[in-house]
Amino acid sequence: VPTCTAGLKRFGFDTMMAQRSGRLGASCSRCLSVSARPAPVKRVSIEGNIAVGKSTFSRLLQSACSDWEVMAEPVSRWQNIETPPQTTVSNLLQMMYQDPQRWSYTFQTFSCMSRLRTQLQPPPARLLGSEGTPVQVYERSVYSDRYIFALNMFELGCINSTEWAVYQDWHSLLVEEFGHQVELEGIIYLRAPPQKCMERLERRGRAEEEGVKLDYLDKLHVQHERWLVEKSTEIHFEKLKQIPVLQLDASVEFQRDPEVDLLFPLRTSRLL
Ligand code: UDP
Ligand code: D5M
Ligand code: MG
Repeated sequence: VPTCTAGLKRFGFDTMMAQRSGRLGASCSRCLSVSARPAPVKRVSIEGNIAVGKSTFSRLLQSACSDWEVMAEPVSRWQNIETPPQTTVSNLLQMMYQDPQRWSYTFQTFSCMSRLRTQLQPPPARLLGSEGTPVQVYERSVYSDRYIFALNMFELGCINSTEWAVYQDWHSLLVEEFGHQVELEGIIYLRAPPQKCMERLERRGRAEEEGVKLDYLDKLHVQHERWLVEKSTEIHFEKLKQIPVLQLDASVEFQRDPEVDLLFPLRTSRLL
């Protein structure tokens, strides 16, 4: 059953609750929320463990509403880095999984930069011209790069304390300089037991992830819980602390089972 946390007001869940309790009457929540919005486009990040179903869920969102545009993680860039002068290609994702001590820091520099570059792209004209509430859906964010993966690598000893200090320095600078252009309205946290993510990871069969162990997914799960549920991760950006988080139970089979409507909270709030 989807649950929402306290800050969901700005996400439209105030109207959902009001409708459920009969206090909103026949008012259109979409009109109410649009009139209060200064920005033409809203941005939402889908967060969650590896293979929990973020890409699958994003596709559902995009097909449910023409006003929503998904910006997928640039995984193929990480898998195909051109290395001149030869025309060879290196697979940084594979290198990181094969030798994390050597490549974790390099991976973090590239994943964050390529993610930011992708997310800084302006929304398509189709989205800006739409009548509803245009929403850009990011698959993960520069925040999960830092507060899930890079932090985890540091805690595992794959990024040393010098690298961690350097990383945090440039990451803060990037967020201070560009953060307002990719500012999030809300976070959707797809939550599932690591064992379920392991099953899906194996089903997907991405070659680079062959060696990923349940223990790694356990650790990433704990990082998500600390950041998004317990709120015990030390966060360095004031705005990020205020962003509402919607938790969805992604342990259910939402891809193939038509009975499971993971989009229910968004439909009910009429954001979709
Ligand atoms: N998947 C599934 N049932 C679901 C959701 C996802 O079997 O309800 C499968 C999906 O087809 C894929 C794998 O789980 O093979 C991982 O999903 P996805 O790539 O969407 O996960 P992500 O890594 O983006 O979170
Ligand atoms: O994420 C795609 C793959 O990329 C998966 O193996 C996790 C990995 N990934 C994504 N971001 C990072 C960072 N910042 N560090 C290390 N590894 C990362 P998926 O969950 O499959 O969509
Ligand atoms: Mg994905």
